[in-house]
Amino acid sequence: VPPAGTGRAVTQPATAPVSGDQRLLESVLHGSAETRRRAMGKVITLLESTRADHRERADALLAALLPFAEGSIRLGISGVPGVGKSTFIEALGLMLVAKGHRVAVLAVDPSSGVTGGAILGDKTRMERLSVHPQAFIRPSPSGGTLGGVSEKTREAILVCEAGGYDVVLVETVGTGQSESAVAGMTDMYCLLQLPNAGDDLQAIKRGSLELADLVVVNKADIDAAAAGKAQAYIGAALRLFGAYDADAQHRWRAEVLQFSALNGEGIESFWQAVERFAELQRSSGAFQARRRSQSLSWMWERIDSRLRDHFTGHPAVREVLQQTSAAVAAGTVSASAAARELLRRFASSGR
Ligand SMILES: Nc1nc2c(ncn2[C@@H]2O[C@H](COP(=O)(O)OP(=O)(O)OP(=O)(O)O)[C@@H](O)[C@H]2O)c(=O)[nH]1
Ligand SMILES: [Mg+2]
Repeated sequence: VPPAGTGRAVTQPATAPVSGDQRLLESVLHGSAETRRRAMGKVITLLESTRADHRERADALLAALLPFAEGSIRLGISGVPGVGKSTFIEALGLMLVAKGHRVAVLAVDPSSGVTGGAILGDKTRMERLSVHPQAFIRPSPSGGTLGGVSEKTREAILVCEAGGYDVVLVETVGTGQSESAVAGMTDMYCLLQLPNAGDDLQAIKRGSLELADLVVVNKADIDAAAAGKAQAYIGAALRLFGAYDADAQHRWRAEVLQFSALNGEGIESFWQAVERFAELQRSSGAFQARRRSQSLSWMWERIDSRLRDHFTGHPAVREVLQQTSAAVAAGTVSASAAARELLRRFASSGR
């Protein structure tokens, strides 16, 4: 969310929401729990739609909701299948609603289109949270590329925040690309690990560890000794990354916690860490800076993607694209010469 007053005029579309959508807007902002959740669901369905008229309505709704999407914390929750993400989110979510928070759970799962099931499609481990009036759970949009799925999720975050959901949890499976997508749309990125890291160094992918603001060694109840070993090992690895950071003093340094999602052990220290993180980041300005740079890279990501679609769909480009690609792959034409020629075709020929 950009800070109030900046750039809002730019994002304002020519049309205000149509009258039926005004009611939808009212319900998201001021509806009772049930009405609000239903309205949020409808807005998110509109923005997930591929129909142009839906997209237009969704843009108008988003622009109207944006000023109200403030004061939240966005947490990314990631980890390999079976690590306990759903169990963790259920436990954390229930604790937070009991404290009076409103909790939204969204997912980024680019594989859901292929396998037919979204991460949150299986709600069995969030049984109690999913029916709680202060919770809103939305499965990953099905189908599409990772870019498409994460665009929808980013927009859904704004809808949840406008609906007054002050804690937004974004879940993803531990595959490199979706992990960085989620780290790129959240304020704090939490990585769940199994307590076997001490024995099996392969279990920790360096890439995902570097993204993490907080590492949670889950299932500590199974083997306390292993969990302790994992905590020490991961802690050492994190300090090693941090050692290269010149101004680390004033910054948050990633921490490792032991946890048991099954019996809720460690949940208070987890939330305390989140609060310490948010306080430190807000007072240093890092919180706002991260959101600003996320918004800007989001904008450029969308521009790049649309330009690329436009480019590959251009008749003069399409005419030679396949053959040029083959020539580059075969090494008979240099990549840069091919790019220049394709761009020349794109720029010079009429639409
Ligand atoms: N002993 C123990 N079991 C746990 C813990 N957390 C989760 N489990 C169990 O681990 C299994 C997988 O948990 P899930 O919460 O479904 O894991 P997930 O990461 O959401 O899995 P995917 O959705 O498949 O990616 C379930 O049988 C849970 O009951 C824990 O802290 N301790
Ligand atoms: Mg799950």
